[in-house]
Amino acid sequence: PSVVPQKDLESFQEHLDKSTRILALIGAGLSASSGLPTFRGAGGLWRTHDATQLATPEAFGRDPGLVWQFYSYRRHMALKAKPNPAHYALAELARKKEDFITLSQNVDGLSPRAKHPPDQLKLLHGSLFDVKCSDFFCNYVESNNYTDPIVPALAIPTDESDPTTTSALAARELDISDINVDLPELTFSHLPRCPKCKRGLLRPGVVWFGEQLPAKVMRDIEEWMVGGDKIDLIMVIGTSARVYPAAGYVDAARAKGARVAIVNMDKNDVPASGLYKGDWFFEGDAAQIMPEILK
Ligand code: BJW
Repeated sequence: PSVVPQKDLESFQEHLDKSTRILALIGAGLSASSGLPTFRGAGGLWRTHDATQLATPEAFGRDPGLVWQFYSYRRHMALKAKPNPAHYALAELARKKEDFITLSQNVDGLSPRAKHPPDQLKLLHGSLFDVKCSDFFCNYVESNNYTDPIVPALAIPTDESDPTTTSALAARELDISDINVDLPELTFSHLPRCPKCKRGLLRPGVVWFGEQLPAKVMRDIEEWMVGGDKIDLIMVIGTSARVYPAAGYVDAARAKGARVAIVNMDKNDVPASGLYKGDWFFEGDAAQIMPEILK
């Protein structure tokens, strides 16, 4: 059954049909129905840690073992997850509308795996599957590293006492996001090291708080923004739109005439809905709504 009011659906689709210059700003809520937790609200805690507190250079400096356990777990979960109908719907829109780009805050690789045309997908916050050297003086970067676990010490522990376990059947993986599951303390010697400088620890190629977004991505978006007189539409999907500069693109698009469509599970969680008075607000699961409104 449809979750979208017919009147809103019609007026949105009428505008979408006429639109050529279109943006989508996507966030963790887009991947929620693929089983990946969001950052804020329910699911925003990893063990006892606030997920946004682990996503900082300071946390990595203090306890790289803990931060790697968090990211190794998320790499593992993202590899097990599958793109959902919202990822596919955006990929299809990109094939239909050549002047449409998706600005993704997600690092889970699900949009690329849904075959979103890569030149129309801008990864604002990097990728879980990029790794780079954490040493300030080393520039080592590696893309598409899907090794899981990236080093043996980061393997997800299994339940050795599980009676169903036989040599033929893999032991049940423990859920290390659960505080009741013991985690080993990992130090420098257990963690992935830079193959180039042989000195630094490798770290996930994601953008942490206080770090700059990838320069080429920012440049591409800037060029796209100034590449036309106006923008027709921005869709703000599954994001609390609180993290900058990403959230600022809603403002920038609005300033160039864009109408704003918000897709979110929670009407009260998006500052954009109050601040920018979204022209459409589609409340519910993005995985259900996106294929419906982009049909
Ligand atoms: C559903 C759903 C379903 C659930 N269907 N919906 C201006 C003002 C104030 C502060 C700043 C500013 N400019 C910069 C700052 C500082 C800072 C910042 O923004 N702070 C704010 C929090 C106040 N920004 C930065 O530090 C950025 N860097 C920077 O500005 O550098 C400048 C610089 C210049 C020169 C030198 C050096 C630096 C970097 C920000 C990087 C953010 N990184 C993270 C971690 C990435 C790695 C990782 O994944 O671990 O990115 S933080 C985290 O938040 C992650 C996300 O991409 C990002 C956004 O979160 P998102 O996706 O919106 O998730 P949630 O959980 O917040 O929301 C989910 C939504 O979905 C909710 O609304 C739900 O209701 C909804 N939902 N299920 C539909 N099924």
